[in-house]
Order: sequence, then structure tokens, then C-alpha cells
Amino acid sequence: MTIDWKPLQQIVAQHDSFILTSHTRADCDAIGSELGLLLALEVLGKKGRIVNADAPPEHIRFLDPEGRIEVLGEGVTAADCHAADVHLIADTSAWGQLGDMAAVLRESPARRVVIDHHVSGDDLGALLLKDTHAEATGRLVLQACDALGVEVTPAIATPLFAAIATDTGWFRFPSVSSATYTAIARLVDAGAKPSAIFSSLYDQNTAQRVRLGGRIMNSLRLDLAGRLAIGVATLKDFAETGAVLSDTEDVVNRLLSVEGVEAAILIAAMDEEKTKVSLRSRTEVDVRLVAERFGGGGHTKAAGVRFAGTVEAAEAAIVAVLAEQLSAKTA
Ligand SMILES: [Mn+2]
Repeated sequence: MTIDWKPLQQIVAQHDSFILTSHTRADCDAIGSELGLLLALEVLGKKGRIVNADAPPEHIRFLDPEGRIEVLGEGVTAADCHAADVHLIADTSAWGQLGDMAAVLRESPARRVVIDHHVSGDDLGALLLKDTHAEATGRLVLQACDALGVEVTPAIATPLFAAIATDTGWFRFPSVSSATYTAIARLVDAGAKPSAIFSSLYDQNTAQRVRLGGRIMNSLRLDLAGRLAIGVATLKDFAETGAVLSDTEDVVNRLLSVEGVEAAILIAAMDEEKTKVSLRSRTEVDVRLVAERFGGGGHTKAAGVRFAGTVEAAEAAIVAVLAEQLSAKTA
């Protein structure tokens, strides 16, 4: 799947002001892609602002040392966004993932561009620059830099490295290809410091986060004849450890490490009637199909759902659909 970058070249050549946004509860690929794009546009003399519906989680803010990521309603208004020529959406193609930015973008006559690697999505009425085989939007942004003739500076290389590293579980997911390593080599040559980035990301855990991780590991249960691993974080777990929802990030991948397990789910309570479910697969079990059944989305091997119901209800509903998937696979 190759993206034709010519339409983006034209749009950038013809316009001066850009608003960049991404999905809520941003991860490194979201903000890394936004920052890479913003800085690339600025190299070209363009004006840009990153405006998200919510602030990025604390542990990834080191990627934004200049504080370029702004939050809608906090010093930047819908009118400011409407004044821009182009709205650039990175790392999602779904209205439902844009939070309050969705309405801001919808109401605007600005040209809309999406750069993304997710299969799930809506018709955003945008120029779609999409490669669902790409392991990270960050690598697509590197392609965009090349297409726009922007030399990658250390400030661009660092967030793009973090984007690709985290979306591939530090270069180990099945989505990794030689193109991943080629891009990474370029970013290192351009000034990204892998060891420092790793340390900033993973050696800054709070005690709360580690304690919650311990509780989830301890909750591990196997189902469907040992083919499914289930981990749970209850409201009590959050209250007693003082951890927050973003502290569950990446834990589901550890659940998947149990021998013989084909898929893993992490079920985390958000409140009495909302539950976050993260799904992972390491076989042909397509967890995106499961997530989409409940209004979620993602990739075949990594997907997520915000489930309207308790932890118990989420588990029952999702395990039932996963059971269908697993038996379909066996059949
Ligand atoms: Mn991504």
C-alpha cells in the first residue's frame, strides 16, 4: 500500500495555516505524529497549531518540551481552529475518537486531511492519506516529510522515533517490517536518541502504576481452554493503588505472553457503568472484528472498546464474541 503524497504537496504549497489534531487519550504515535508534522510545516514557513480535545498523559509530555500541544478551550478556541486553512488529522479516521474536536472540524469549511494507519474509520470528508499496513502513523509522517522536501531535524526525529517505537511495542509486533527499521535508522541518524527515549518512556513509572500492574497480573485468568488470557483492573484496584486509567497501557501485552494463549483482553473499570477493554491477538484471531461489534475499533492484532457496562458485563459480552472468533478459526 503506497500513499500518493502529491495531493498533500499541493495543499501545503497552496495554504499557510494549519490546525493539527489527533484522537483523545493521545498516545506517542498520536502526539509524535502531530509534533513531527507541525515542525515539518514550520520548516516550510507555515503556521501551525496542535489542538487536541484533551491533554496528553503525563508520561509522554517529555516529547513536547516546547509545550506545542494545546487543549481546546484552554487558550485556543473553535474560532481559532476555524480560522486555519487546513485541518490535519493524525492517527485516527474516526469522528468518535476526536472528542470535542470532532464538532469543531465538522463545522469548519477548512480543507481536511487525514494521515492514518487504522483500518476502522468514518468518511471524514477528507483527503485520506492512509496505509493500513504501516506499523505507525509516525512512519507515514516521515514519508510526508520526504514528500514535502523537509530535512528531518533532531526535534522532528525524536517524536517520530517514539511514535514508531511505541506503536510496535519497541519493534517487536507483527506489524514490523524492514521498512520500520529503515525508518528508525534514518531517525537515529537525524538525531533521535533511542536509549534516552526508552528511559523517558519506561523508567519513569510511578509506584502506583507498578502496583496496579501487579494487581492486574495477579488477576490473570485463562479461558476458552487456555487460548484466552483475561486481566482485570477494578474500581477498587484503582482506588487502592491510586493509579489512573492510562497506567494500564501496555499491560495487556504482558497478558499475551502466557504460553499457549492466542488472544488477551484487559478489562479496566472507568466508572460504575463504563469499562475500557484492550484486546490483543498473536494469531489470526481478528480482535478488531470483536471490538467493532461493541463500537470500538483498531487493528487485527490490537484493538480497543469503551464498553457501556460493568467489568463483569464487558467480560461476559466480549468473551462470548471472542469464543465465536476462536471457534471460527478452528473450524
Ligand atoms: Mn498509531
